[in-house]
Amino acid sequence: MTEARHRPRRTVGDSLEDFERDLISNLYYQRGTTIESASGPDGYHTLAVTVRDRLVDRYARTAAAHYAANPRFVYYLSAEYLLGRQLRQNLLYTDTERWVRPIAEDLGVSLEALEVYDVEPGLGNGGLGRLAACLLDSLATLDIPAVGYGIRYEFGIFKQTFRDGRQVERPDDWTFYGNPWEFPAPDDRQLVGFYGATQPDPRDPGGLRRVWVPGETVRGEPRHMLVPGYGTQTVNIIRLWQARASRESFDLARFGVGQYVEAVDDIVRAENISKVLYPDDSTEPGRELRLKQQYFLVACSLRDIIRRYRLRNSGWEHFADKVVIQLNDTHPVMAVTELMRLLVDEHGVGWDEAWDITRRTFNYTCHTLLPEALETWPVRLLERLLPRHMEIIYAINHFFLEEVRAAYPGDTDMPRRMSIIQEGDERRVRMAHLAVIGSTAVNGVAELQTKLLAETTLHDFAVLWPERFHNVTNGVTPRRFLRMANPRLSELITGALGDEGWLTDLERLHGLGTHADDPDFRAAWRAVKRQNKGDLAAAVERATGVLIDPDALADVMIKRFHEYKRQQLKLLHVITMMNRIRADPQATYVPRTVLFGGKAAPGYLAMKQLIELVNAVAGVVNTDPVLARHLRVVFPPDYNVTKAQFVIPAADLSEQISLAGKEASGTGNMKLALNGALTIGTLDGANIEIRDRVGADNFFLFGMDAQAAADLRRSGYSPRAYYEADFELRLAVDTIASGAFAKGDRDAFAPVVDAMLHRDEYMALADYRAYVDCQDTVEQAWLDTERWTRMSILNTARCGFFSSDRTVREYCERIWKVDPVRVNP
Ligand code: GFP
Repeated sequence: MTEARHRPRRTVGDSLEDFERDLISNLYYQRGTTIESASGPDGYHTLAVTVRDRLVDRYARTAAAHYAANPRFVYYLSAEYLLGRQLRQNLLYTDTERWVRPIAEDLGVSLEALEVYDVEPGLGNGGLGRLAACLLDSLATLDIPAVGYGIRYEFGIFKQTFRDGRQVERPDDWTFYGNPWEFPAPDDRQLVGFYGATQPDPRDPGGLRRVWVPGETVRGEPRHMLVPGYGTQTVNIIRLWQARASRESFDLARFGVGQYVEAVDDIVRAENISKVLYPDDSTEPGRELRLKQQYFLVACSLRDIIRRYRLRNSGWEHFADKVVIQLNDTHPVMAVTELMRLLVDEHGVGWDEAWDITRRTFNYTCHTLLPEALETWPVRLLERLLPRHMEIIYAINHFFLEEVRAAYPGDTDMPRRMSIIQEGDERRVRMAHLAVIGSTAVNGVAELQTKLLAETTLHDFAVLWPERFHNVTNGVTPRRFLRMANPRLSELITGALGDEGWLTDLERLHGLGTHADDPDFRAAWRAVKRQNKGDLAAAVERATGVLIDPDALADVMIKRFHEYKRQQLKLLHVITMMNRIRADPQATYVPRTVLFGGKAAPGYLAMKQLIELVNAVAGVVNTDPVLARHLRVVFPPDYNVTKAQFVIPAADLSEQISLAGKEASGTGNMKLALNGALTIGTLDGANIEIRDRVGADNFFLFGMDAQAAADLRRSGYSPRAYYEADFELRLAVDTIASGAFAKGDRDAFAPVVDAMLHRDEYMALADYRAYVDCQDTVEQAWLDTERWTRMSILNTARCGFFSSDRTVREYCERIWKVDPVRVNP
């Protein structure tokens, strides 16, 4: 590769005229159409490509700067990315919106109309996937050389619709209109093996080096999307792999004799690997497909990382100095064994040296406290699908357990507890153990979770290797979740602070603190919130047909449906409000809109039933003239990043009510507080750190802390006792049981009632009274408008810490040890 090849030339101009010329040219030459006959998708594509080309220009300069500097790169491996819509982001990051508006107006189209075709890539499930996207945004913004690797699922997370209130999942064909933001890179395809058998390697008789002869081979084809930094020239990439059949897979002979379906069997099987996000793992084939996906991701990505390393370096001794790989949860942890296999088997590096390189290369982020969320794979399945990797796992485990026995002589329980292999009827591989053993650093995502990880889930490891454990509290990008989602508030903030510097230095929001005491500023703050609520009301009406009052308290619970997050507790509160109004319809009440948003995993029946109940409660409340005067319950379907950007700026109250000790961090809590919503929450995850910063006076705290919850469980928790002791709670549960939300059918929601009274795994009933009382305190505060506004401003002012820029800086300094590389304009 010559130097000249790495001297990029500018290809796009940076004036309004250039932009307009490029638009027309792209419409003609990319879409092959004219202004007169262009359709909506034509318009969107043309605009997207024109904006994208400005980023390509920066990307070329970034690549050149990286090539010259040969820096240490961060490689982020994640099964999920929830990137959100791209068009607005890239208009903002290229500062071209100011041109697009007048041009579009001239042509008689609106940006909003074109945006309909900007379908968000739903390549993730929840917090972990959105965190990955926020970190990539901050990495680029901080000029850190980085690449994100993931899977280009053909169908992203399902589209949620409601039929008779029930969640119905539909495929998300997110590339239906094409994806103008990605570039295929077929030359960088990789071959990935599965199944087969291993043999001794004649080059290493009796040694640890072996040969794997796979029984099936699949092609991984990458496409990359550009990840621009804000206020800088850096554009990094995210590389997503798509599974393709290897070339020989089409069976021409079979096709020739009319066996059309059989002829494409292998093609279908190969392409299934990147078909959907998290295939249902309740069946054996489903589990196998998930594991195949995981290996596919790491096998393609590691080969690509090695290819990139070798473009700039030779030998292996510098590998771990130039490459740092972050494992986002356990899904990509097979990378540890794959790198060992590549080094030992394919490149002839000795085992000890390979292990040293591997361990220095990897770090692992753990996003959970739920033991059931830590993946394990049956040994039997691994032996069949990845026979060589299973051998490598045994070898890693063997050397590791020697170390454990040396550290704890005579202790026979310790090796059993710490082993990568979990013994039992079905022997399983504990991916989290493999991750910790194969990494330099292990981190939790909020202080409490990191502490609890070290005390419980990963306790033995934290004792053996305390230096490996770190906390890096999550953060969110203020660009997407404040500037883009809430332009009105952003303008007000910029006006108050003097400039937009806060967008890349979020602690500067502290400067708003003094304005909290200025009545004019408070009025302006309220006006923004009121306008945002007006927009939300219109959107909710379009989506659900329900009218909501923009002046009512907007109480939002937006997150995946999971028992530990306790949507059931929120619902009990809603039913309690309902019962109070019914008991005394003449009293005055604080008008409230309760908005739910979130999906339940397709196989999670308990949560699907809760969704149905939420919709049923909404149906009753919204159509009862007495209730609807004070209360509305809305549940717009298909909550995603796009919808989050709409709801968050309009929220007054943020529900963060998980059972303490269960939510690792949360990031919705940060986004909402940053937009001036007040939190009602437990001492869980990052709520604790939010409360520490915004001040106890500006946070509605209730319920048990993690210690109290653990104590209660240990002492024998009986939900029924709480039910019997509390009149309002009993009434709320009985209202469900009476069939009031199912036209009198007492059986319809019996399983929900049964779960509450007899199991209540996450102790919602134990926290009910504290929660409902705390909601009364919320209403008192709401009635004092000036005080509420002050609290709201202080929440925003004091949440600067929760920028993902801070998160990334901490990773860079403490874990990745990487430096920025500046890209010249
Ligand atoms: C997980 C945890 C959250 C945490 C995110 C990001 O979210 O508490 O905030 O990861 O670290 F549960 P999910 O992917 O499970 O939604």
